[in-house]
Amino acid sequence: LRVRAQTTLAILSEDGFVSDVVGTDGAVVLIEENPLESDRLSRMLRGEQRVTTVKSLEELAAMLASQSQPDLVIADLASRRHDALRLCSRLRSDEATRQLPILVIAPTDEEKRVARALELGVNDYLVRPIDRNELLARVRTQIKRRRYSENLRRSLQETIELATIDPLTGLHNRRFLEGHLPKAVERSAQDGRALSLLVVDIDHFKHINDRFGHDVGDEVLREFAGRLRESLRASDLACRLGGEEFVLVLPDTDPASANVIAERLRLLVSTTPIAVAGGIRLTISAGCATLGPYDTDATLLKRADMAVYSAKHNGRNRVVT
Ligand code: GH3
Ligand code: MG
Ligand code: MG
Ligand code: MG
Repeated sequence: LRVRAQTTLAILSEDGFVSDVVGTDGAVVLIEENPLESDRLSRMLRGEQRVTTVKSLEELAAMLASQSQPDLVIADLASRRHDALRLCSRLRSDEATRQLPILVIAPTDEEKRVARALELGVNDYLVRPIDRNELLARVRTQIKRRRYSENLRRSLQETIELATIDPLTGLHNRRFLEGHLPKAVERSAQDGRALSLLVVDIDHFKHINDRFGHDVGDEVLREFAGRLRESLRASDLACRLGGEEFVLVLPDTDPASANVIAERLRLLVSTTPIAVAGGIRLTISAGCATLGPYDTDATLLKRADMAVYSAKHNGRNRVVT
């Protein structure tokens, strides 16, 4: 019993779902213009996979554009109406379908075309006459691999997200900014467009923690992050650098506009209390810097930082440009 349980667990952890164990219930698209042939193949797969039949490359393209991707494409190398080799190279050259598994069905004595198909990135092939068990086994294998790599891709994406998002506020974190800012600087410099940076630091935040407790402090940071998010355009980026310090990256924003945005934020925060613990009034100090011809991401950030420092030094609750 223990051996069986372990085996099941191993299979589960590989694929994630019980139904994946044998690679069944996949969405299979069959490109076959001959109705007798497509009927025969569909019947072989039915009960194990969900089969959709299309008659041409165009029909497949329309389907790929309008629906979620299938798990597998099966194409007939012998078809006269569509060129399966052209189909393969087209699917492989498009970023969206590069990973889509393809299985081709080859007539006997077509080794050259099979070799060409494999070169183009086809995942597997079957030679006529088709044996049902072999077909089912090869299809299942492709679907299993597809799900495995999809799960891998998904968990990789989750990992990246976890590493670049601040869990308290949901804003991007310093690590994300470090990847984003050099690219934003390069893009703006290349296109000759303005780029401004705003560093915002909450004034005397330590007092809020001291007076209301750390949990309330956390809630204030969350609410403040929400206000930042609401005041931004879609192209802007808000990051939490750490503690009670934030950065806004503002493309197409000259010094005067950056100043207006910072002043608006400063006024909003100082006049509308944050709705935590019966209302907490905050003030912020902000520093603006705009990309100059000799700036790098580091010097830009440094100047905005120095501006905040100067805002603190000159009495807080102010914007320095
Ligand atoms: P200043 O006006 O000079 O910026 O004063 P300040 O008190 O805001 O700045 P200081 O750097 O002296 O202290 C920042 C405080 O922020 C200290 C730290 O305990 C608090 N803090 C940092 N991260 C968090 C957090 O995630 N949650 C809470 N509740 N407090 C935090
Ligand atoms: Mg400080
Ligand atoms: Mg502070
Ligand atoms: Mg600080």
